Amino acid sequence: MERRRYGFVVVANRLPLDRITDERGEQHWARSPGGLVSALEPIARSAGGAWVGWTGGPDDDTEPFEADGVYLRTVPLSGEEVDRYYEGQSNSTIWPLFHDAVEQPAHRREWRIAYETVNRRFAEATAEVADDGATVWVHDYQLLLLPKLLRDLRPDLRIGFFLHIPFPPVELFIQLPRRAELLRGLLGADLVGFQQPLAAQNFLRLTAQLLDLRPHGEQVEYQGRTVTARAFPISIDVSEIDRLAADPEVQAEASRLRRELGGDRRLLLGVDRLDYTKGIDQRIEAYGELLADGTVSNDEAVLVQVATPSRQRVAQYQQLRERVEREVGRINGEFGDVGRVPVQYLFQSRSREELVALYLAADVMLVTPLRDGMNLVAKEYVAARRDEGGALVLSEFTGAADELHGAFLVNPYDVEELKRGVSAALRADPEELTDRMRRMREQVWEHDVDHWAQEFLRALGRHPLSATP
Ligand code: GDG
Repeated sequence: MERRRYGFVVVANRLPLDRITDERGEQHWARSPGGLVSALEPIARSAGGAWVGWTGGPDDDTEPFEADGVYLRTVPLSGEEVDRYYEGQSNSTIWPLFHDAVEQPAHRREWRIAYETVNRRFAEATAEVADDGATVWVHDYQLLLLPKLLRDLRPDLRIGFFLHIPFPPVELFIQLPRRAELLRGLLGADLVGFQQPLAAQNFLRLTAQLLDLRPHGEQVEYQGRTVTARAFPISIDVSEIDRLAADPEVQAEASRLRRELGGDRRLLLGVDRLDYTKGIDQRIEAYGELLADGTVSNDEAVLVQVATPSRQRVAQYQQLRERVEREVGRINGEFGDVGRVPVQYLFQSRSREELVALYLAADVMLVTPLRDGMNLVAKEYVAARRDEGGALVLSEFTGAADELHGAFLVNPYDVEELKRGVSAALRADPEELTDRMRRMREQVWEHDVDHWAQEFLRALGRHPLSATP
């Protein structure tokens, strides 16, 4: 059979679509939530390329198909592989370890083996759809071994890798069993992109420590090739958010939300996947203390927390959910009134329109991760505020803190500081807030997701092809 091959291929754990069952029980595909897809789907579409990824369902044998001008090359995973490669090695070993080990990473031999098997399957699928000399852009921590496995199969390709999450300091990385193998995996790429300069430095330092290489500046020579490691801070589709924020229906929804939540109450907002890296429990605890010490009252303010369900089969996520729900219940029981509670907690996914309506309605946006590669929610909030109103409380441990200098920066581990940040944002005068928001809006408008992708692809394009087919 004659197969089509593509000059531009995105490789990511997940395809950019989710299978949705509607009210009539019919199945169809819809764009998935999450940072990676919000950023990348428009780019793959405009390039008319291919996307290699998993559908998200175990034992799903959906054939490859085309959607919106992108060829979707499905990679099947068995139920056991989902447990071991995805929930195990990716989300219970690498994810916590790369986020400062804020939860204890677990190490299991069978997870590591499944991770390698699945990375190899992705590499084979990619090798099959990539045209001679094609550009392949690999994404994220589920596929750290893939660049090397792919280069072994197809030395003619130009391979870029982007890590969406932080890259840990040397002391943490070296805890990983077979750590040198993971490093060699990444060194199969020509260009390795990170969210922050410090992450790129951590990576280069490791190549010296574990493989005796000699990095110079942003580059390191490896097996006769040059590998570049550099920061490319990701951003959002600013005009998409701006369009939604200008939509009269979205604006009407924002006004309705404010009315429903209680007329003149100040609205504080959190929007996150329910993940232990996002500092949701720290934020709610700080809010509880502000109520307890009388800095804010239930009549004066309300906190809305949208916590999107995520990785629900992983034990640490179930425990987090229990912690958060217990704390919300405690605060509402202690400080609430009939028909008026201080914390409105939604363990639900919301539409883009509803999210933007919430951004428009919120006086203070709380983004308080313990560690976060970038954090797109912070940038979306800024992009939505065409009125130059609102305030952003932002953890200094996010990539976004490098860029959004108009935010109220906080250390989320320090509950006193968190409380000070929230109350400063609530009490700041409108002129100061406008000035801060204006600065952040300029930054976000100048560096949107297209800018990010073009910068990465331009840098990748400058790399010479290492072999001719
Ligand atoms: C990873 C890195 C990095 C959230 N809830 C709903 C919903 N969302 C959307 C947000 C935003 C995205 O999901 C979340 O992006 P974040 O950047 O905040 O966080 P992660 O999912 O952890 O993303 C992160 C990112 O990759 C990109 O590189 O910034 O550091 O951890 O776009 O709006 N969207 C909808 N309903 C929801 O309920 N529709």
